[in-house]
Amino acid sequence: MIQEIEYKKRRDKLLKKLSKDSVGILFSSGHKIRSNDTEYPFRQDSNFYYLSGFLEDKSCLVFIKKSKKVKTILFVAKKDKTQELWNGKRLGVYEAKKRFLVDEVYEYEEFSSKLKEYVKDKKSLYYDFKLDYSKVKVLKRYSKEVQSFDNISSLVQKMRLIKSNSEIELIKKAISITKDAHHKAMSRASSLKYEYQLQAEIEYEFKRKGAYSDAYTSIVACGNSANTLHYIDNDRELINGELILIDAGCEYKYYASDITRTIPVNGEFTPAQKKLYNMVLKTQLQIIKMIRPSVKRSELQMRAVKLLSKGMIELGILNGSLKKAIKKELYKKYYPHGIGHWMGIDVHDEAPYKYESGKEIPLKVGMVLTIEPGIYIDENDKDVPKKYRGIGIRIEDDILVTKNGCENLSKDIAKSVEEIESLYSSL
Ligand SMILES: [Mn+2]
Repeated sequence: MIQEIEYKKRRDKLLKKLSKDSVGILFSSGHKIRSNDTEYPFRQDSNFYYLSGFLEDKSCLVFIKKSKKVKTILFVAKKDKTQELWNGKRLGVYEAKKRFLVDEVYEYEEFSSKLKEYVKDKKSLYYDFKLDYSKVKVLKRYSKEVQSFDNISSLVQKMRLIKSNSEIELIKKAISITKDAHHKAMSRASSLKYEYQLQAEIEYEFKRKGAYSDAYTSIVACGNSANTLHYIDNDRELINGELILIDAGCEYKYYASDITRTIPVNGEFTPAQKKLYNMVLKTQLQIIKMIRPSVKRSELQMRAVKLLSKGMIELGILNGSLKKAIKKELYKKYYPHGIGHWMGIDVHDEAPYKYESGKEIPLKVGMVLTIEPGIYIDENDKDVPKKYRGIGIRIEDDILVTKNGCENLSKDIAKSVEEIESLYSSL
C-alpha cells in the first residue's frame, strides 16, 4: 500500500528537477480500442500512476514553477451520472480535493482554458514526448511564447529507477503470487495436453490470488517453440520428453514480476536436457552473485557471455577457442539477448541505462532488475549435437540491489533440477 504522502514526495522531487519558470504536464492514459467498440482493460499511464496513484482516465497533473514558487494542480473528470452509469464511479473534484495532497483540483474540461494562464511568462514546457499528437497540438497552440520543450517522462523514469520500501513490498507480493502460479504449472504439466491449458492454470492462479492482470503476455513454449523468443501463440501440444519454457509473471497493484522457468513435460529431465539446463543455471547463479552497488549491467552481460560461451564449447555446441567465440560473437546464435532489464511498474521499466553523457548508470541500492540467461537451439541446427536440438532454456529471477549485494526476490520459486522434479513427484 502506497500512502498519499509518498506520492506527494515524488511530485515534490519532480518539481525540484524542473527548470526555473517552467510548466510540466502529465496526462493519464485514455481507453484503447481493441476492435470496433470494445476496449482493452484500462491501464493507467505508468508515470502518471507513479506520481498520483490515480486510476481514472481524463485526468492530468500540472506542475508550475515560477521563480521559487511551486504549485501542483490535478485535473479530474467531472461527475457525470450517465457516464458513471455505464463506466463506473468517478471521484470528481470534491472528493479529489480531500484525497490528493495537491494545491488545486479542477475539472478536466477546464484544462485548455487554464493552460493559457499557466504557460504565460514561462520559459519551458515539459510534456510526455510520446503523447498523442492531438494533445501535443493543443499544448503547442497555447505555448507559443515558450522557448524550450522537454520530456517530462524521462525525469520521472529516472526517479522510478530506485524503488521505495513500499514499492518493493508490492513487487514481492507480485512475485509470491507468480511463485504459486509457476509451482502450479509444475504440478499440472504432466497431466495437460496443450500449452494454452498450462497458460490457463498459471493465469487462473494470478487472478485467484488477487493479481488483476499479467504483467505481459505469458509465454508457454514446449520444445522447439521456446526458440522463438517472443512466442505467445501457446497453441501447440505438450510433447512427452520435451521441455516447456514458461515466462510468466503477474502484475499486482501496478507492480510487475517477471519469472521464467523451464520444466520437463513429464517431470523428468533427460540427461542432455539436464546438461544444458545446469549450464544455464550455473551461469545465472554466478551472475546473481556479482550483483552489488556500483557494478555495471554491461559487466554482468560480459560475464554471462563468457560463461555461456565456455559452457557451449564444453558441450560441443560451439567449436574453437573461447576467445574466438567471444570476439566473433559466435555465442549470439544461441544466446541472442541481454542479461536482464529494469523492472517495476512496467515489466521492462522504461528507466534509462545510461546517463545523458553516455556513461553507463551503475547498480545502486533499491534498483530491481531481472537476470535471465538462456540458450536456444533450433531443431534443424545441424551444427549442434542432435541430442541438444529443439531445446530452448531460460531461467529468470527478479533481483533487488541491496547495500551489501543483492536479494533474489524470487529465490523461493523451484529452480534446481531436483527442486523441480520433486514438485512433480510430490503430487
Ligand atoms: Mn524479462
